[in-house]
Amino acid sequence: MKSSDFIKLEENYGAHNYRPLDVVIAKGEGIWLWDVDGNRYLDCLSAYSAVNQGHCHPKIMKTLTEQAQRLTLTSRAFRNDQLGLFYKELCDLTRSHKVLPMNSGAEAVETVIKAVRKWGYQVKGVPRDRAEIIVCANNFHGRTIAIVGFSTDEQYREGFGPFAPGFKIIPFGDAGALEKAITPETVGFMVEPIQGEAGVIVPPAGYLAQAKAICEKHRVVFILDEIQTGLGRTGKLLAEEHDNVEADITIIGKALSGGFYPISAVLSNVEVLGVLRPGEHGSTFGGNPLACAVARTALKVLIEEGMVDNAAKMGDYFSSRLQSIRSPHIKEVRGKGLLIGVELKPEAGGARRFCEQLMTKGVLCKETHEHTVRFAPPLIITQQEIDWAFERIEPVLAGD
Ligand code: IF1
Repeated sequence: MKSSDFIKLEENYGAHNYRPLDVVIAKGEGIWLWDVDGNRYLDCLSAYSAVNQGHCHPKIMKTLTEQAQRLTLTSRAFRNDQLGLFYKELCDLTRSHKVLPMNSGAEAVETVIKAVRKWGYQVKGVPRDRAEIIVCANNFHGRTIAIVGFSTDEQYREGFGPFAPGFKIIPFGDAGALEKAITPETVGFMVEPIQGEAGVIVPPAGYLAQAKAICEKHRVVFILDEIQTGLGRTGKLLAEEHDNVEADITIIGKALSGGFYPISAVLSNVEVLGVLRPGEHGSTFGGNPLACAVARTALKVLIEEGMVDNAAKMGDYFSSRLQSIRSPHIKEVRGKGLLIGVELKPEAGGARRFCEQLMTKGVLCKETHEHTVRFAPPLIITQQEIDWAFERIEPVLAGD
């Protein structure tokens, strides 16, 4: 079958909720992807930061196949021999006290909304059904009804109402706005350390620390969505470390499995998760032994193979090379570690055409928010490989 045949099948039988680049990938290894015609590409998206460890990492693959032959799913009706070890290793690594495992990022965010609301009623004493959670403009936390209900992007909301009440939206990066928005009924403040979908927006230095202090003062749970920024992407295990803070609740997903399997987790430092009693929350697949085994190895290789430090070093290198490009199209290069956004001027005609050109040169990346090209390769990328990518990126971004 030709690549156009695969595309036709997708178009004819699939819902059109995406507009992918027309490259049909058949194989991946490390930072490289191959299409069905055998062309090779350097992956600068990492499945939206889910394959930080590189495609088909051999050690994670070994765990996946071995565990799959032993035991995959028990449901939480019974215990399994991977879950407790996964909890302990994850808590030790992230200095957390409790874990609640789910599957997708959005599910983990929903879990946090439930737990924090319940904490508000039971512990903080907020009157029934009055709990309020503060979020930021241009947030991206997933696609469920509750979550898109507090999106400020019309495309994510339009036509999907009615939505759940109980959310208040404030500007991102503005600690003063947070303090003003808090009322006695505020139970949580949820924010991304760097806004990914919004176009890799980095808040002012110290913002997270200020937000955390304000939350503490008003007894509001400080929640960081590190689904995209976590697990090494920004050059630290968690992006909160750049600001020297510890969130009360941290949400991770994506790279928790190195891209092998949907796994997410809610990490809790205060006893917010303690308010959940048996029967109040769960998931058939959440915490299954295959997921736990895969996550344990995915975390292990991230640390043992020095991927977090490499992300910091290679991120600096990649950013400085991108900064050096002289181009009439580029407005700004920004980011942290290997989460880099190149914002183009509106006159450049949108980032999509640059991504399409890069694809023909063997570099795969994706536009975000129309005018920004995001560069987020697997964290195992080397300096020579960045040079290889850069030789192709520079002429495309500088050209017309
Ligand atoms: C799609 C973006 C990335 C996330 C944060 C929660 C979730 C995500 C900070 C939900 C998911 C994704 C999903 C993907 C596109 C993507 C994305 F472009 F929308 F912004 F990564 F940059 N919190 N991000 O970034 O996690 O339920 O998907 O597991 O197509 O929706 P999920």
